Amino acid sequence: MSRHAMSARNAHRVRALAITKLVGASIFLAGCAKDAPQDVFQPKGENAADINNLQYMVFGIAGVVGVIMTVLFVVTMTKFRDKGQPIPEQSHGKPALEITLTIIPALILSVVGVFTFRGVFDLAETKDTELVINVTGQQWWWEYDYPVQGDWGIDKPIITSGQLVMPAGTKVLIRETSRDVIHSYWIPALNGKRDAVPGRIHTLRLHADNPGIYAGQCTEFCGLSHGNMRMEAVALSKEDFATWVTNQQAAYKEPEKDSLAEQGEAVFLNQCVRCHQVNGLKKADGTAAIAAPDENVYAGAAPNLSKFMSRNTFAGATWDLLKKDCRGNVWDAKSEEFGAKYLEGVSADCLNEVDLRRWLRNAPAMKPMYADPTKLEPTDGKYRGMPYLALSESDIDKLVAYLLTLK
Ligand code: HEC
Ligand SMILES: [Cu+2]
Repeated sequence: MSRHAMSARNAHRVRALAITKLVGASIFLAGCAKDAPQDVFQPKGENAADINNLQYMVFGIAGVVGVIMTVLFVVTMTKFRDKGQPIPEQSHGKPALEITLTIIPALILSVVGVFTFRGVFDLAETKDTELVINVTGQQWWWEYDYPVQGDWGIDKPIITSGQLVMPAGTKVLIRETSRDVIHSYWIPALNGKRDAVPGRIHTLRLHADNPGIYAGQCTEFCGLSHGNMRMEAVALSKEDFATWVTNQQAAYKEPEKDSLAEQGEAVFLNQCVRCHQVNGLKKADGTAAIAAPDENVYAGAAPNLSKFMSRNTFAGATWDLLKKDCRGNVWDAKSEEFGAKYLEGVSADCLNEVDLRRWLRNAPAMKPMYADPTKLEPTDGKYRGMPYLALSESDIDKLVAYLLTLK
């Protein structure tokens, strides 16, 4: 072999080794992430804990088997490697060994199977549910509606989006469906995933031990903005949850006379109400303003904005409604202070105006809605998500002032 060919081969080896090391180290280090709210190894409620216990057991057994097999493999490779010795005697079949090697895995799998089945049945339990919330997926956000449940003070349905607000220490049953394609609901800290399928209702139990915000993400590829379809579960103490319920049902507060917000209400009636409902909002002639998203939006729905500023994210929980500092105050609040911080909602000095204005200026530029972004009009006459509305900057000022009153 020429010296040239040899050094080329060496260089190749060195590079292959370096890449292997780099990939190995990245995988290893990725496992150490501290600030990882979607880590499946950090359960924050009993359902997720069930899954975590099961995976620890399975990984434990698989780990022991893996180590034994690797050792045997390495020993065999070194001890019996070709050193020019004669070929050993060739034999066929060793019933005792084969039967043993069949029985051992069968036993291991039965043990794992028993625990898995028990886990599956435990997780599917719905009889002792304490609160029901309906969850509907659509491209690309989640809607929550709370059916009337007197025990929780819910006397009329509450409709929200993005953040699922629930009481901590409570067995919550979510009933999932979809208005367009298949989506999948997953808050890793609270339970496994469950698909949201059009025309079907799937149930999933959520339980959070303590108040806090638990992040999640749609986990079934559902089109262009699948990556922008996030969600958060917000667990509040039972008292705080009751306060939240009362506020969600509170009557519409008309903006102050002759304020910028009042002008914003007029713009809203003009431009937004064909898709977005604001409960209690009246048209100029005094009749109720009723949204008709089914005529305008492909999925037949748009987020209910009645108490928009009571949530702190928007557009599929992908953007913050709170400025960075204010959001930190909520996320990092101690368990006892968390509820009060969350219930404050969004005030003018904490509003992330930059992103909200960007959204109103041109939503599809922020969150891709069509395969061809130059086409602002959908081909089927109905929009996916929120369209570009060509609003003037002064209308946007008015709308922001108005949205701030929806709390
Ligand atoms: C053609 C229907 C349509 C019109 C008109 C429309 N929107 Fe939207 N809007 C939507 C849809 C659909 C979404 C959800 C998009 C998403 O999250 O991907 C949305 C999302 C939003 C959100 C985020 C809500 C949340 O909870 O995440 C805000 C705020 C909003 N729109 C404000 C407005 C305002 C203000 C107007 C009037 C200037 C308006 N929209 C006009 C359909 C519409
Ligand atoms: Cu989705």
